Amino acid sequence: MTNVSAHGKFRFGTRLIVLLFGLAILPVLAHAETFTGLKPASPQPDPANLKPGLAVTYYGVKVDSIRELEENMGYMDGKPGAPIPMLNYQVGAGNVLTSNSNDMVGAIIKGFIKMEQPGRYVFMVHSNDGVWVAIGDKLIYEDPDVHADRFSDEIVVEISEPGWYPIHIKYFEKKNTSTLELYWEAPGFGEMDYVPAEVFGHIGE
Ligand SMILES: [Ca+2]
Repeated sequence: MTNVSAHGKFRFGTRLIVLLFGLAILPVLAHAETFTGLKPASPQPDPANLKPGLAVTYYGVKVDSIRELEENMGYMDGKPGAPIPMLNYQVGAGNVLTSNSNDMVGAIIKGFIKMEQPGRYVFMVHSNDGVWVAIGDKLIYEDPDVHADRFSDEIVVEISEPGWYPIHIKYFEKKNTSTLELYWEAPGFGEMDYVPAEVFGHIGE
């Protein structure tokens, strides 16, 4: 009897360990989602026509979500702003991106990002307030509501075709502090760092 009891106890303990291990690994698997199927710009932009940085259109709106920003865009005209050289803005209460306002700003940011080698790119987004990011016509991240500075998880992107990819970001800052940063770990670029200005471009006048 003693042996049977000990055996049963052992099996229960083993099952518990397997269950706990399973629960512990689930979030790891969730983090490992890899985005594929991003579409390079077609046709590829002629480098002779590309200006540095990303184009931006500003909207003077007080909104609580990206969806509300989109609703506002349906009946108001935005104003083009100075191009955004790179996404490295953590400006506290200062002006939002390249706008002249420190609050109530919506921004639609468009251009191209050069991923010049095939392979694995890991992005991270740091935002305050809401943000929506698509690369190669694929939504890779959104954190669409009002929030304090907050990092995304690692966003893994795999591409097989090197070149320029369209990048499209919707962003808003409601009040107080604002942040919009884009980091990557990319083939040939070493450790996680800001996506450098040299890989951004837009078609400008
Ligand atoms: Ca804010």
